[in-house]
Amino acid sequence: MTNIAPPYPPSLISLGWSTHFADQLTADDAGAEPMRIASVHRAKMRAQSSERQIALSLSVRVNTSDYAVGDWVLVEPGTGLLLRRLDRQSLLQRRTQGARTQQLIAANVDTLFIATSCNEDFNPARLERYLALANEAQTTPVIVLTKRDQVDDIAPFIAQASALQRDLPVVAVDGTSDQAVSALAPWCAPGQTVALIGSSGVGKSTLLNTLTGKTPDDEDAQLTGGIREDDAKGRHTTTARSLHQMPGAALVIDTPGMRTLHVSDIGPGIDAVFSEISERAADCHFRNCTHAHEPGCAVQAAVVDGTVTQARLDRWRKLTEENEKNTPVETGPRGNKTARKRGRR
Ligand SMILES: Nc1nc2c(ncn2[C@@H]2O[C@H](COP(=O)(O)OP(=O)(O)OP(=O)(O)O)[C@@H](O)[C@H]2O)c(=O)[nH]1
Ligand SMILES: [Mg+2]
Ligand SMILES: [Zn+2]
Repeated sequence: MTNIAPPYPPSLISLGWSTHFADQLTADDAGAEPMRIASVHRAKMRAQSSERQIALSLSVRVNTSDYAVGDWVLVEPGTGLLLRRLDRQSLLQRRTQGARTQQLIAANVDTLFIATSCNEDFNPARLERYLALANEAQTTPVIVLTKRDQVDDIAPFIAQASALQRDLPVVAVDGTSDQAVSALAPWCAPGQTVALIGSSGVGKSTLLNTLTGKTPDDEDAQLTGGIREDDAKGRHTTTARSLHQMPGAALVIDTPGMRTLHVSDIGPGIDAVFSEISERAADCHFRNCTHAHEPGCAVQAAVVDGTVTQARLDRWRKLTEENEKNTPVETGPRGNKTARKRGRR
C-alpha cells in the first residue's frame, strides 16, 4: 500500500501527491495504485503514473463526465480497473449555455496560465472572466502573454494586464523558444500542476510542447495550428483536455480554445478581481448600492478621485449582472428566495 505518512515516494510527489490525498486512503485501499486522469472521453479515460500512461478499465457504473483531467484516482494494478476518485483540492469548472450541470475543465490545478496573445486577441474584459474563474477555483492565476516575438513593444501589454488584479503575475513569452521554460519555471516546480486556458490560436499547445521538451514533429507532441489572417482567430486545433509531464518538473494540462466563457456562481471570484471596487463598496451608504446613481456611494467617489476607473466599474457591473442572472436561486424556508449556497469542497 502507498505510504499514508510522509515521506512519500518521489515518483508520487512528482505527480503532485500530497497529504490531502494520502489522508483519504484506508486499509481497504491496500494494493491500489494512485494515478492521475490524463484524458477523459465519453467512453474511455486514460491515467498517468510517473512511469506510464494506461487506458483505464471502467465499470458500467462509471460516468466519465464526473471525472476531470488532473483528478487523482485509485487503480487496480494489473487490470487497470478504476476503483475510485479521491476528493479534489481544486476544481476549474464552467457552465456552458443550456447545460444544467457544470462542465469540468481540470482538477487539482495549482496554477492557471491564462494565455493571451499580443494581437487582436488581447481583451481585458475576457481576461477578467478567466481571473474570476481561477480565483473561485482556488488556483493561482498567471497571465501569459504569448507571441512576444511578434510585437515591437511588449510594455503596454504587460502594464494593461498587470492592472487587472492586485499582485497578478504577468509573464511575456515566445512559446516557440526555450526562453518560455525559464520564464515560467517559478510555477513549474516538481509536483506542481499547471493548466493552460485561453482562446483558440493563442499558442497554448505550442507552449505545452516547449515546456515538455517536444518538437512539433514528435509523435506525442500536441497538434498545433495556424490562425486566420483577417482576425487572428484560431482554428480550434486542440479538441480535448490532456495532462502531460514536464521532464523532472511540473504537470501541464492543455485545453481546447474557448469561444466564450460564461460566468455563474462566482461572485467572490469576481470581487477578488475587482478588489479596488469591492473594498470601497463597504463604505457605500446603502448596503445593496449598485454604484450607479445612489447618494453616499463610495465607489462613485473613488471614480471621482481616480482610484477606480470608469472602465473597470463598467466591466465589473456587466460581469456581476451576468453572474447574478446565471446563478441559480433556491427557494428557502417560507418561500424566501435565497442565493444558492456556494458548493464547498
Ligand atoms: N511567433 C509565434 N508564434 C506562435 C507562438 N505561440 C504560438 N504560435 C503560433 O500560433 C499558432 C497557434 O498555436 P497553437 O499552439 O495551435 O494555439 P492553441 O492556443 O493551442 O489553439 P487551440 O488548440 O485551437 O486552442 C501556431 O501557428 C503557432 O506556431 C509564439 O509565441 N510566437
Ligand atoms: Mg491547442
Ligand atoms: Zn456604491
